[in-house]
Amino acid sequence: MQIKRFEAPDMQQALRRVKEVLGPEAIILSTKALKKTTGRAGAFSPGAVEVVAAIDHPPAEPARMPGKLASHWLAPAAKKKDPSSSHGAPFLEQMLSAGLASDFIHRLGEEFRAWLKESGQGRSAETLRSYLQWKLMDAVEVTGDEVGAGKVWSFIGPTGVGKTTTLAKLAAHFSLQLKKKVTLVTIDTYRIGAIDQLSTYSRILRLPLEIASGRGELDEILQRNRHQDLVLIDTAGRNPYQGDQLEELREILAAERRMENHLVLSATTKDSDLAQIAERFSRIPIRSYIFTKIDETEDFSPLFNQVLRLKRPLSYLTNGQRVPEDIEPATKGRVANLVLNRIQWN
Ligand SMILES: Nc1nc2c(ncn2[C@@H]2O[C@H](COP(=O)(O)OP(=O)(O)O)[C@@H](O)[C@H]2O)c(=O)[nH]1
Ligand SMILES: [Mg+2]
Repeated sequence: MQIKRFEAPDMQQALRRVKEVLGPEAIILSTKALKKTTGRAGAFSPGAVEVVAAIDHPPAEPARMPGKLASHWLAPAAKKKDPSSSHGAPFLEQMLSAGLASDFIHRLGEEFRAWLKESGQGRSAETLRSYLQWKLMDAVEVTGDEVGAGKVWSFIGPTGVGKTTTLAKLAAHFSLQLKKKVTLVTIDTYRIGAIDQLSTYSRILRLPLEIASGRGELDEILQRNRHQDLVLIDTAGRNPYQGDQLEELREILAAERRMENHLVLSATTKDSDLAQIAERFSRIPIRSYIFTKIDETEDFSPLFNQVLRLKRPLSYLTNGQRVPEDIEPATKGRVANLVLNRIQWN
């Protein structure tokens, strides 16, 4: 669909222009009377009109755009930089340049078109923004920040994404602020430094730390801690490209039927890598995504695309190195805004 905005001194002239430019099949999306300046400061010529019109297929050759988005989503204004049409369809083009998955944009475009027709809404940056916000919120699932009793959470993911730091933030949040009974467990016995890091947090937070070097030990620890509100399990970062490492992790975590595995990913990881990593980790049942380091990027399209690609709810977002401050429960509105803030609204 092409959408174009026309201004003319009266409706007749405006409709003539619509027909000239978009052809006889153009659909009128909205009409509005304008007060237009004539050039002299403060002087208006009442009676000018604005018409927003659209056509399903471009009258001229509907060339296939290189890249992900078919050309019919781009307004002539966007393609030709026609200065008379500043409100072409920058919306979809901007979403594409913001890196959102093309199939999502296509679907959205279809729905948006239908919605414009049905609702009789005029196109304004405001309408578009609200519509997009609504759709982005709709596309994301979140878990909420409730913790009942007897929860067992593990933190899995590649190395260095912030698993241990996130675990410490949550341990502090639940034990200090919500007065829950929390135990820390690590099955990251590969590096002595990893145990040191968690034992420092356990000392500061005055929480018990247990170390399990295999499935049997983990079983026994979980059994012993079954009356705790929350058991948080740190795991060694796994190279997602080493299947045997992941298989070993899957087996250990499968020992406990209450286990909720949280896949920790960095918001700074590029889209194609996120896809690969999540795909490989998904041999382990994933309860939620936690995205870390949202303070280190302004581009949240990889995060959003990942949540669409492999649909799991988001539980937390982390936004800095400080423990315990830099963490927030994920909300639909927050995620939508992270994506929207990247889009330039004229
Ligand atoms: N900027 C930023 N750094 C973070 C965040 N979360 C963790 N880090 C840092 O990332 C590095 C790796 O964290 P760590 O918890 O050891 O990662 P792990 O290997 O996945 O356990 C550390 O320097 C953390 O301070 C975050 O949300 N923002
Ligand atoms: Mg760690």
